[in-house]
Amino acid sequence: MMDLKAKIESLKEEALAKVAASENLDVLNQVRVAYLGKKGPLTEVLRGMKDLSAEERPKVGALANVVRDEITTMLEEKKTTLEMKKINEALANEAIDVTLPGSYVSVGQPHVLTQIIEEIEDLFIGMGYEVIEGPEVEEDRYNFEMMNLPKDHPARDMQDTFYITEEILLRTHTSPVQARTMEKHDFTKGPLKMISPGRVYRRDSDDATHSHQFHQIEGLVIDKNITMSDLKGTLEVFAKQLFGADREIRLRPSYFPFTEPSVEVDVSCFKCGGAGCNVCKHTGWIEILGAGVVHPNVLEMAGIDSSVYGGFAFGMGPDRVAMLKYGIDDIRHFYQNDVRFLNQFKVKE
Ligand code: FA5
Repeated sequence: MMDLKAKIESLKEEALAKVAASENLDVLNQVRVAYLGKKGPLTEVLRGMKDLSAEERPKVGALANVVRDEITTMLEEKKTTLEMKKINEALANEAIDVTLPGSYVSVGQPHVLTQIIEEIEDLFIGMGYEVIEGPEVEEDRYNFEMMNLPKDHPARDMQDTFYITEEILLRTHTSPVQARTMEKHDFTKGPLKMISPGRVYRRDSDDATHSHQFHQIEGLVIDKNITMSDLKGTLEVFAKQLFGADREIRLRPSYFPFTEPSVEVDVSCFKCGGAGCNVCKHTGWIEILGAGVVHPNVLEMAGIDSSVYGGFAFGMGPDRVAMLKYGIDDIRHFYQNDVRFLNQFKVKE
């Protein structure tokens, strides 16, 4: 019997020493299983109690329970200590040093042409226009015929065309969106006021001011009693907003098959103010767009009664507008994707 008590005591010392020496939760768990588990030495000792006298058995049993409780308490305390240690280590490892310098993230921005187009869109939206887009692969019917340019019309040569089939082409201007929109417009719901930005294509040889793929912004207003002075007033607002409040515009007679009369619109030179310089080729004026009063044939072909309705249209090249606004000397810069060029045009805060 003394043997058994001594064995329990020595098991206790052994277990407590191992608990104290455990360096992490895994090792601690192994100690718990080894000493308190069903196959552990303490259980083994208790099994030997059947050989004890009835008088001794409860004393040894009580001692065994006390020892088991002591080991359990030690295990719990050690577990709490090790858990705290683990949390503290994790906190120390994951700590963020807010005084370290941050790493630079390069943020993209809209292309300079997108910026110009959006600026022009915002301006016209503010005057009640709707933005409408059309397809770049277009039917001959919309690009030419409905714009009063039948198949054999000599003015088709003004816009050298990429044909896909005889009837399908890459649009040479944004004017086909006029026809598509007029065809669908319901005038009982009010006048038609739209702008249409997008890419257009021409078989032009690329040089400093020409690209085979460039952008246009079409404008169209159809209502009763629209006159040339509405066109002039609208374009004046546009020019002053984009190029500065002291800019003026002038209208020169021109020719487009889809407008009559037709005009070319110049803005007074933003660099020299009209005195003459290299930007305006010493004329004091810079051409920015073509425009005119919508031809009755164009209205009729889109199903609009030209004796009741009329309107104006204009088509501008935002590539050229951006070149003028920012003093860019070559249109090809827009399409070469050189970030050193593009990064100069920071989005307004
Ligand atoms: C037209 O394309 C007409 N559809 C514009 C129009 C619409 C007139 C509605 C009347 C009523 P034009 O071919 O002139 O017109 O082109 C208009 C603008 O596109 C030009 O003023 C110019 O800014 C730009 N542009 C023309 N060709 C090129 C090119 N190869 N590269 C860059 N911009 C060009």
